[in-house]
Amino acid sequence: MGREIVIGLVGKPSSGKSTTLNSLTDAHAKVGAFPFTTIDPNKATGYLEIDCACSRFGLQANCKPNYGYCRNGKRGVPIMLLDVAGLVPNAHLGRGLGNKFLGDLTEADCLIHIVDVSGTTDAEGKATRGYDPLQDIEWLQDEIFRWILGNLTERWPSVVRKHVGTKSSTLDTLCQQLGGYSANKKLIGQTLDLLPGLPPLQDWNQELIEKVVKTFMQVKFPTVLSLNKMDHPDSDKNVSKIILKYPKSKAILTSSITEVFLRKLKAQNYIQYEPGSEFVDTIDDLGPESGLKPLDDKLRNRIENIRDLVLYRFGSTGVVQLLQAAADLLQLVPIFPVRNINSFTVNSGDYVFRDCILVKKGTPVISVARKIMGDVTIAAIEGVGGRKIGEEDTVDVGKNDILSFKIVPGSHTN
Ligand SMILES: Nc1nc2c(ncn2[C@@H]2O[C@H](COP(=O)(O)OP(=O)(O)OP(=O)(O)O)[C@@H](O)[C@H]2O)c(=O)[nH]1
Ligand SMILES: [Mg+2]
Repeated sequence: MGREIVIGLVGKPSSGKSTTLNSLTDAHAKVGAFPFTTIDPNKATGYLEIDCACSRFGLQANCKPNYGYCRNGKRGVPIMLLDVAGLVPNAHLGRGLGNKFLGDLTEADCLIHIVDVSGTTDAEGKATRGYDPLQDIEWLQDEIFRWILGNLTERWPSVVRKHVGTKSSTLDTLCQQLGGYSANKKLIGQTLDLLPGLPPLQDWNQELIEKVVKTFMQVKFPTVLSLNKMDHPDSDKNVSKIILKYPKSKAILTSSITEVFLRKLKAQNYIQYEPGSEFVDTIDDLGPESGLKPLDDKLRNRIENIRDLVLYRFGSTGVVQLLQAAADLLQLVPIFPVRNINSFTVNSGDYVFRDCILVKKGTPVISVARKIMGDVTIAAIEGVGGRKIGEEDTVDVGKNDILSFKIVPGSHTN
């Protein structure tokens, strides 16, 4: 199997990164109202909700994924989330927990920037009132930029010498220099495609190097903003300011603490709640036959508050939508590999669509095959109805997304 997609959660200390991780996964990352609660990165599996292929064929009852879940055609596909330590201004110079944590980000395919929009924490995550979170969006992007730029310009003269001496292409030289950020040739190629008419690398001045790094950042770290702590009364005005200033950014309003709390109440059988939805039902709504536990006044009030301050106002806690926004940004397409293209099973009589992987839209089916099957010789690729699919044909949502790979027997090399 190829490398997994990883979504990195970034932000200043105390913005709610670990809380967001916990709200999306079964993790129990340590949460605290003081900076640098997290030091070592936490990794956990979240679930991206997609429409499962089973619902296209009315096979919901027979759908039982190997990983994740499928509830009535809504499938949760595992996706890796990474929660790193908080970044502070000048982290690239080693401030706060510094470079190590920038380094932890390298394996991320996209970032979710958790912004504390309540204004109750300053740039370093310390408790305050009335802080303007608009600043955080700027300096955080700038930190990542300065970090990559610093690493590159530090050795620029020797990079240029080698580039000229070995008569390398710009693409090859950049791959060598930027490959450490888990960026492959394709990603760096995309960066260069966005910058037509570049002069030879040895003639790049500082301004041009900065432009290349900025473009690389956009390709390597596309970012969704999570406007978190929206349950707080001061959040509204800050949210409006951010959306006005960054109309093109993908921004989702979230209250990750609310999602953690609702999932806990559900696990304790106090409420019925579908994660990501607007509705919370208690025994008061559904009656004793629901089997839910009775509420005391304190809990009843808290649930009422959550409904008023979060669910009814914003439609949900936002965290499920956050993952979907990240997947959209990455243009991820769910692919359902099956052994039998007619029954969609692995073995006869088995459950359908047991596997699902996420790949980028536009990936050729042969690359999908390699990702799943490894280094084997593919004899044929079939789609629904046994239709033959050309190796270079590409995938999209609902297009070439149910695939069966026929391999040449004995071609497994491992
Ligand atoms: N009101 C409110 N508070 C939240 C929300 N999410 C997190 N918090 C609180 O914010 C504080 C920091 O949360 P963490 O999840 O530990 O923050 P972090 O970004 O992981 O912090 P570091 O690990 O120190 O970088 C805790 O007191 C949380 O309870 C939210 O949605 N609303
Ligand atoms: Mg943390």
